[in-house]
Amino acid sequence: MTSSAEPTYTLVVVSNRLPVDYDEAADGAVTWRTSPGGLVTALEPLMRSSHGAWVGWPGVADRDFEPFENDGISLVPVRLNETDIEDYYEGFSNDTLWPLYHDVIAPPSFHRETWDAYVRVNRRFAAAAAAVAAPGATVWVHDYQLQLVPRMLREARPDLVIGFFNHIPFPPYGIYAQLPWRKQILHGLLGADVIGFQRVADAGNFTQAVRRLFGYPTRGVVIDVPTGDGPIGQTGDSRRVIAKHFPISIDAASYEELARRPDIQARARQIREDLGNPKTLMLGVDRLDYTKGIGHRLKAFGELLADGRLSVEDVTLVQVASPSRERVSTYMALRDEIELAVGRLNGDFSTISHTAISYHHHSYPREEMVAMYLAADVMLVTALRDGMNLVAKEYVAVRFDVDGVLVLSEFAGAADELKQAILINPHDIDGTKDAIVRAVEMPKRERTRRMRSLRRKVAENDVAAWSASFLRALTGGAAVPAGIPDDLDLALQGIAGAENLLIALDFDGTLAPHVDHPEDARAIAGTREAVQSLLNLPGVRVAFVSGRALVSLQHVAQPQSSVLLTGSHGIEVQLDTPEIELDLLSSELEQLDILTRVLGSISGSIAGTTIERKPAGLALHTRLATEKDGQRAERAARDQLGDQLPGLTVREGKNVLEFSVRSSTKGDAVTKLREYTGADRVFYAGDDVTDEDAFAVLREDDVGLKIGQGATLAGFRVRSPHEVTQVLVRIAALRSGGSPRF
Ligand code: GDG
Repeated sequence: MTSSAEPTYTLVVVSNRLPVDYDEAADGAVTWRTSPGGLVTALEPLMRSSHGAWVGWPGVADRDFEPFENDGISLVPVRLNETDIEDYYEGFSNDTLWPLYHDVIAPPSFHRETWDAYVRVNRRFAAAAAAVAAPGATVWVHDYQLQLVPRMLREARPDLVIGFFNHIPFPPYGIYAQLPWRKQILHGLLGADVIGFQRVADAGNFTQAVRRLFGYPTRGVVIDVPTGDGPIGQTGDSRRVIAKHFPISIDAASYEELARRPDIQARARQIREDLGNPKTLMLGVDRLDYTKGIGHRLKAFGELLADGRLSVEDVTLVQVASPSRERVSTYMALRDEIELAVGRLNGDFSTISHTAISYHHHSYPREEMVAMYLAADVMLVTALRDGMNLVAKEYVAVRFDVDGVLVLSEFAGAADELKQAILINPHDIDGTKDAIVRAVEMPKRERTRRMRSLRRKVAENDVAAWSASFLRALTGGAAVPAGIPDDLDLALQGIAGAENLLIALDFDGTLAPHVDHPEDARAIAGTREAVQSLLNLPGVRVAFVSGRALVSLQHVAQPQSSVLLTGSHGIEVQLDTPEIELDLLSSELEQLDILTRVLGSISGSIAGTTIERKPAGLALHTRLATEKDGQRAERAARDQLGDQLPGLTVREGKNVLEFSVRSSTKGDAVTKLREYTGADRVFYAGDDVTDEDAFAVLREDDVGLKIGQGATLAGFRVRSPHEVTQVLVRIAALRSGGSPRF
């Protein structure tokens, strides 16, 4: 029962399972033990400091539990009965979605009854979360079992900020399209503000499915989801949803800490000894799941023994296959298949003193896992499809001795980051065999070089960094401190060395403080000099990227002649020539006339509202109107134009509503500028929601800087235009070899 919990939590995490295990003594006394996992470790400090609650199933069927506290975290149990577990969890989640999302490695089943259970249980989770979330709270929903929860929550509680993270892959459209409920699931997910995936490709597959099934406009990671009543997409209003990759990780430091413990190192030595001190110990650790490619691994190993390329005298494979989903029939069949293969191989190749495969169908304490990682010379991760694969990252985190070789399937999400592993296609048995031999024979120097680079990757992006970057995208920062933060300074050092560097800057709110009358805006003192110092450097181009009409931008910014300019969100461009490029079709000119008439009459009748002409549209400013009048004017404009010009692009800014007959964004502007300048790295700074389009097209090596508070895709944030000027000076200094710091 959740009814007694108060709606007071400002951060609510929702996942199928609560992060606790249940135990009941003979006398009926109930105890809860925290089940250790990366997600809990990552979110624990945050949950404590931000008054958080965790909503989920406690792992026992048919039992009601009151919300309770465990280890300082408030837990809100959701009841599941036996039928729910069979139909929602084992059925729709694990027998339909799991195989479908893992590229149909096993055939998915499609049953209407299990779908009904999925909807019913998702509704229960959504209701439980809605009941405990404070007004305006952030709710973070996890994984494929709960894809309908974001939409259900938004409908019940439009005040909430909702995030969703998918821990498993999202399949290509050709596969996803098989799902009879494909539209309902997408619609469910699009209830979130930010949808996180493991890999770039997963986010791309999702966005493509949205385009194919709903036709919503998408730009990079941004999807414009129509809002309003009735059938989707009737009113012209839209909500911005971000679908982006946020690769999950582990608590790397805690793994290394365990690995450094003398008792665990002693245990690692003991494991090797017990196995007869083989020259090479190979290890596989997986849930017993058909996605993990355990069969392919055994086949490759068996053939290597049969070919005589490896011998049981020298090499032992330890395979941990943790019990998983044991009531689902595909998993029962898999267990038989794997155990048959292990039995055959051991029968064929083991000797009295040497076992080919040491196979364990158990779960072990984490300490034992770490000892195994330490003991293993070669780690085999041969997944046929895997969202991320944390085992690969754990192995790397444990190897503080900078030794050991990771053989990693390119079909695991981890392969995107862990490029210094030996990457394999597990379907290619010959290739996998060669990779295993290469790993066994790899010289120490190469092992160290590769492991060092792998360790850097895992340390840089640990699970705390992962959750922080997701929540940053979801909620924006709290109060932003003054000055240049250290991580930003580090990133500036990175881009300063680019061959061709593009510095692209929004103007209002970024170089100039916001003012009541747009024509009065001026860059703060020192900006011009800072820009000049960049212009003096070879290989650096500076561009202003503004929503203003270009003539207005020229007027207020008074830019040096070599500054590249784009105005009207990329519609107007001026690149090293006096001409402003722009072309509008005659139909667009006609639309512009209607737009001018409608907004003219609104601003003429509502005090404090003004109109600004733009080359391809008009902006309605409400900064000087009362809040009520401002809202009235914006509503009237949306309603009247929605009727008369349904195809218009509407863009909302701070106290301004912009209508354009041509759709273009600051993201288009940045892309155009990147092409024109041939820049290999881009720095972009901006403060407004329209700058998010520019952040969305930045690449991994670029730097996005958000000014002020609010949700953002930018990786960094500073307080005000003062810091922006400091940042520009700093980039110029770094590039010319000096290093003044503020
Ligand atoms: C899903 C996605 C994604 C395993 N056996 C034992 C044990 N484990 C631990 C491992 C690791 C975890 O379980 C397994 O995580 P994986 O990432 O390898 O795989 P999934 O369970 O399939 O997880 C996956 C993940 O979600 C996170 O987003 O990476 O792609 O499929 O931490 O160490 N731990 C202990 N004893 C065992 O016997 N203590």
